[in-house]
Amino acid sequence: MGELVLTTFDWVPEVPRGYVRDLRVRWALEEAGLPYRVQSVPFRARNAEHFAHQPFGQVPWLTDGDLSIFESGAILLHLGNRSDALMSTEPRIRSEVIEWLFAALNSVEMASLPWSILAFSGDSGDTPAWKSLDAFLELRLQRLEPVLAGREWLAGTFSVADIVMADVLRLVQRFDRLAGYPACRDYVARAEARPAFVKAHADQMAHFAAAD
Ligand SMILES: N[C@@H](CCC(=O)N[C@@H](CS)C(=O)NCC(=O)O)C(=O)O
Repeated sequence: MGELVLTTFDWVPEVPRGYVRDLRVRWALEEAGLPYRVQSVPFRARNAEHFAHQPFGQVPWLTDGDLSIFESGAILLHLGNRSDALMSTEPRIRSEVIEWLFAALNSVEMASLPWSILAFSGDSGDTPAWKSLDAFLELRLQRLEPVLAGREWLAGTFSVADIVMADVLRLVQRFDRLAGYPACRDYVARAEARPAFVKAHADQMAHFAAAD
């Protein structure tokens, strides 16, 4: 295993601060107690080396020795393989962690991200786009609510699946969209109260503030 280096932007505008996806990686690394360092790439001028690590010119990516990994979900699975604190080695639980991690990314974030983009654009009223996205999100929350009402974390103990699920729900909780879903809301609050989240969040905020 090599040195772990997390790459994020040097600066972002105020609005995404606290939500940039390097947060998921910082959070996982803090939960696992794995040593790492953070390096920056320019937000405004993305060069060929950036695209070589992240083909969409986005962040984050993680290097582990000579291995370079992009996509926050893939990075978290990689870290899960390095730490039992992030993903159990017991086959049934491990399979549950993986399915919930994909559910968070492919069933919930698929609804929560476009919803939050529309909410930020101010289009949160009477338009067809808003109505259909809000109904799409509503369906996901209705199904997630009884799941989270019955358990503290998605797959037994806390795992990388919870890091991603809590983070994709934070996108809409920012606008109090979980108000009618107490189990979802309490789950996010529980996740955000974890010391590893608190540190990861504070570190991200400080990282971007340092570049102002
Ligand atoms: N699916 C990717 C999404 C990465 C992503 O959206 N990154 C944002 C920051 S949170 C970004 O780099 N935005 C700048 C851009 O898209 O140009 C992941 O989960 O890693």
